Amino acid sequence: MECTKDCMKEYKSVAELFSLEGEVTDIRPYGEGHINLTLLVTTDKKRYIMQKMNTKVFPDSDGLMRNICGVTEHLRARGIETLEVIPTKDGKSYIKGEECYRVYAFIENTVTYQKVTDAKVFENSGRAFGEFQNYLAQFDASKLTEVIARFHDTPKRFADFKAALEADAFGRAKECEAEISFILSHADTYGKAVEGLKNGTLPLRVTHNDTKLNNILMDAETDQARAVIDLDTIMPGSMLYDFGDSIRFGASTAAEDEQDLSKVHFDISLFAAYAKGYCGAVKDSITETEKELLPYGAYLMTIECGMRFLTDYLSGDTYFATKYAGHNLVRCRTQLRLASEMEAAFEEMKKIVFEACK
Ligand code: ADP
Ligand code: GN1
Ligand code: MG
Repeated sequence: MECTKDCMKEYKSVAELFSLEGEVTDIRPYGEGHINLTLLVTTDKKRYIMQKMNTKVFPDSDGLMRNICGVTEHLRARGIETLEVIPTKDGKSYIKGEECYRVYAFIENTVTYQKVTDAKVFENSGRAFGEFQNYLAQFDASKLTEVIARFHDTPKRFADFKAALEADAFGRAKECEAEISFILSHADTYGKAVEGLKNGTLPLRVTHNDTKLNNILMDAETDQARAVIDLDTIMPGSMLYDFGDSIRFGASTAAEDEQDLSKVHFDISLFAAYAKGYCGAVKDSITETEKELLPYGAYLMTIECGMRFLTDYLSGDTYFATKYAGHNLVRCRTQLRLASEMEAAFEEMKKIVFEACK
């Protein structure tokens, strides 16, 4: 999804369907999300985020917006800063049509990071995601629509990967033999989280499911977390997913799409910083099995994301927004590099988690 041409002309009339304060003066693409088209809308009074929602990824737009309204109301009622859905002029939470749009108040004086530049910021994000987990514990899961079924069901993701490989619709498999063989050779490691949820050894919780660092807004002055955003994927899941997805993105020495693999390493000190924040926040509710499996969760989310990027590459780049040919393959490579380094660090990671939970 792109907005390279004159966004202003194309989207002004859409923005004016919402209850905005002031006259629209500027609209431009914003942020680095891979799923929605995000636009910064400026009026002579305020700033807003307008998103063309990705209805291919989230076909149940009603269920999606119900989840977001429900969760944000729950948080706001507890005094937690969160996304504010700006209604349309006719009182709806979003515009539903061939294309769907929603608007949020722009949360001012905040920054999003695309990479960890300071361990303290990562620790702060860990604490915030841990606290977010605690707030969601009081949210009634039966009110949630499962907007993407089996979102972090890694064996299902692996089956999707194998189907894309089998089809090899764009003849790309020959360019990524090493990555394919890495994913195939780790097949016996993919089942532990879904099995744990199924047999009850892992508690089913309400989770965010997409806890990468750019889905949290940090205060521009203090670097303390202000608000967890990108609430699209809030669904029942495991704590392993939320902890793991943060680690896969943040505990790396490089960006998710670094092309020079020699720069990409799993950074155990960043892992420790995040664990300190996250585990410190959830230590009263985390179970022994979760503690034991958090390092595995980091590995699992990383290799799962790698296989999702590769599945998309093999299928012609239709899911994640890409900026150049081969972008998804580059992303896959960083994830697999990190996953293999995590495997070697499991014992140390476990010690860190147990220490951080005390
Ligand atoms: P995607 O689902 O495509 O990742 P996000 O909802 O995460 O989209 O938004 C993309 C980016 O836009 C975020 O990473 C953040 O930088 C910015 N953003 C989103 N909502 C807000 C908001 N309410 N205030 C300020 N920035 C925001
Ligand atoms: C997508 O929406 P965004 O950019 O925050 C994706 C996540 C992936 C992530 C990889 C709904 O997150 O699952 O982990 O890209 N979101 C969805 O960077 O698929
Ligand atoms: Mg996002």
